[in-house]
Amino acid sequence: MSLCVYQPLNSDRNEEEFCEITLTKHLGHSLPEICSLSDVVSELSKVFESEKVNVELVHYIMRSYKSNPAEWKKYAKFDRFKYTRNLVDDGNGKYNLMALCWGEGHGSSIHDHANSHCFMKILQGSLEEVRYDWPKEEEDELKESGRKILNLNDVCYINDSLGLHRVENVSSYDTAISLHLYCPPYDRCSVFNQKTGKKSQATVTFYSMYGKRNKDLKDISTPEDN
Ligand code: CSS
Ligand code: FE2
Repeated sequence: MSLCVYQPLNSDRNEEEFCEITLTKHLGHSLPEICSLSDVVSELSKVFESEKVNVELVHYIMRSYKSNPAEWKKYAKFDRFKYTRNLVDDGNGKYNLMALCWGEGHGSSIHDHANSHCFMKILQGSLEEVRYDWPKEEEDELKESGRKILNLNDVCYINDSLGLHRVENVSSYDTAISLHLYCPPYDRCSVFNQKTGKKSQATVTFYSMYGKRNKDLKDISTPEDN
């Protein structure tokens, strides 16, 4: 499957409107109306029917959804110790859509995205995203390239060519929930030690699937987890 990006992804409202006009022209028809999480799921499945997937259109669908807790509460399952990954839709094997539930202070390791595209939208609370450059040499401390607080309904996008990141719920009193789309899906990625740049492999698993707790599978386990 090939993907195209013909506009820079940006969360500025004027830029978004500009992108929507350009996107409409490019597609030759109007953009879908996204009124619910079911609209997100059905419109995404249409986008991924095509061999060439438009990353801008996926971004548009993700950012157009206005978070409604009644629609995603069945996926909101928390663990005391780690953030959880809860499958919403397997995208016919082409992508995974999932809700990640972050307890107070929970964070990911620094990781890559296994050559996949990653879209992340805030459904509740806020998350901090810290980006890092890929280490140039082994044993190199990872260099931070930027950080950003993502608030309700914000969407961010990353792939390996843009670097690595760590995502964290920095709040000590509020939980956070985010909706992630990974295309193509993956179950292994690399995680990095910030001080040494040392890379190791991690397996990512689901805490629940389609709203049902996945008791047979181990929860997400990454060697560099906080
Ligand atoms: N990539 C992490 C979450 S931050 S995008 C994961 O899949 O668990
Ligand atoms: Fe990530």
